[in-house]
Amino acid sequence: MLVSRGLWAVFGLLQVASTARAASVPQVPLVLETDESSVPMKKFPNARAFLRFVNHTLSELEYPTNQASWEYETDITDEHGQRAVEAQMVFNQALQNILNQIGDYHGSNDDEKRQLELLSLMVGNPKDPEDQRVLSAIEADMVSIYSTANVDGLSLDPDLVKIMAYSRDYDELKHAYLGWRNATGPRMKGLYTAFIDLLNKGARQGGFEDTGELWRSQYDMKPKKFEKMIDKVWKQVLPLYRELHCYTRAKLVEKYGADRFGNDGLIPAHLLGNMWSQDWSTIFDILVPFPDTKPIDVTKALIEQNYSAEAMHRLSESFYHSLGYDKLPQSFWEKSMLTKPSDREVVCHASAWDFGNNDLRIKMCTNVNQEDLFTVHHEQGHLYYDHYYRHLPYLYRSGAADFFHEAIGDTAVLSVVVPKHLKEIGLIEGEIEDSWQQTINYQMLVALSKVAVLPWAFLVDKWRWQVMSGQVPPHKYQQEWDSLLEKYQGIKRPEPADVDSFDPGAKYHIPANTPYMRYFGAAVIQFQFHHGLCKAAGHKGPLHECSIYKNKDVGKKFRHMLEIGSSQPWTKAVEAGSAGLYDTLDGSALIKYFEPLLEYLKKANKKNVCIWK
Ligand code: X8Z
Ligand code: ZN
Repeated sequence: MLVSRGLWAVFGLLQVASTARAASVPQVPLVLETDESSVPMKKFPNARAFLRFVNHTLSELEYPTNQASWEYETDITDEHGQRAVEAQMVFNQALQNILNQIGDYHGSNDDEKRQLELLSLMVGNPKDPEDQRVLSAIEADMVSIYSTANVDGLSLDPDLVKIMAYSRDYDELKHAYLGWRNATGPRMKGLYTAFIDLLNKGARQGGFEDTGELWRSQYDMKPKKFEKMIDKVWKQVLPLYRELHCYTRAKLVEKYGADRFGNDGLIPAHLLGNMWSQDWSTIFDILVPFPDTKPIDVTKALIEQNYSAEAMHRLSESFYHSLGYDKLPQSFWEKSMLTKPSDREVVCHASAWDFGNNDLRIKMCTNVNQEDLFTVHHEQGHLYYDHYYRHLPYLYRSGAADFFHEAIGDTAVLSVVVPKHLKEIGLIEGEIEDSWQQTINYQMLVALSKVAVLPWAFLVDKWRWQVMSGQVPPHKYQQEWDSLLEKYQGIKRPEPADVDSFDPGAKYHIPANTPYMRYFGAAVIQFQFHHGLCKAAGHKGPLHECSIYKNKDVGKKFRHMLEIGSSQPWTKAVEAGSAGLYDTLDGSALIKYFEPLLEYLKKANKKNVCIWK
């Protein structure tokens, strides 16, 4: 019998770690009574029986854990926070009991061995329930700080997001950018430091050097090999990013005046149309290569056609349906949260949820614009993966690797953005100009999302891995963060940070503890999938003109990759998803896709000074 101390004690404890704490202090002591005997410690005759028990138990516990988190994230209150922590504890305790026995079983075939291997990687929670409780409580608290923060009464989503996207006023942008960082990071820094210590404690108890090493061990290869692989891919895509960066800086100098820029070649981070400078498509109007060529403006079309959030989700569903995929279950429409409620605090950051038994949901504060339309496809990509591997045992019900999960919807987007397709679905009205200028404009628009994100997606965990290994101690958190922004993105904070600053906390995935290298892998592998699918479709011509819309044969081929979940090493799955064209992560497909733009940028940059080192 485990009787815990109250959550209030946890938060009392945290006051030591955090000088400026979250406003939400749960007041009601929580007593969790986990009866350990509810998870039998009995011996199983063999690995098969053990795995059957594991898959059944974890699968059963998934629903209440998800349900409690869902309630918290769609209605942030202290009580819901406590319940979410409590449910997580129950899951962790069952998992712990299972992991304690894993050494007794060895597996008599490849399938059993793989399941045991995947299970063995589910370590990382500290063994002491009190540590677990503090860990979960800190996470809930940090997510609450992030999700309820505001700048002069303005929320991140939609207020600050809109300012960053549409304001062209230097000082207003700077105020929103710095304001958001001041409203979040300093209140989180102490919590985050304590959080990292506990995470590492768990990782070490699980046999890893630190949490970063545990995270890098999830890819069917040694963690060192994984690092080498992504470093190599980064080098493949860097030349394209550098050209885009130089071009963009020159246009922004024209727009805002040279006196706003230093002579270091960097771009002030707040001028790029996005709170994290990770998606620049909202400043397309400033960067458009050929302004006289009729631009593609999906946002304008959505607004003019009175699209609702639900209509955007239906439109995305119809894309997947055109590939022969099932419609989303009716419960999706009944249980999802597709818009931001006005009567309560919620976690607006978009996410897709698999409750098991085909209970699939999206939680998103959908705004009517192009970026969110693509995010809707992204989230539904997660759900279709969940849907098509739902027949597998629990341990295989995940992506072949985490970056596969992030890439499914983004792959769909590569077909959706094709101008001919946008016209077919009514998001481009009138004729599409068939010219080289039009192609370059269109490639630019896609690159502003899909190339601009690359260094950002690469650096977030470069930072976190160093924090987790202790290489970067708390007093250097901010300094290292700033230097990675400079090194990889070529951007700088509009003003130097002060001692309290903790800008990493201003990005959702840091408080929510979601690994981020998955988005780098996804940003690259989606082009490999697109290449393979277009080959399977018999597409002739440039990759950026290929759309697999309505191609049920190709849809079926891609579905085969979804159906194997994580039952095979990801290198096998990439072959399935790319019609045999690739067997590893490879930046060449992305480069091939953007060939026309790269050529254009190289020429355009001849008149620009590309001085960022
Ligand atoms: O977090 C997300 C999704 C949920 S998995 C909305 N993305 C990253 C981000 O927002 O930073 C998608 C692109 C990158
Ligand atoms: Zn995602």
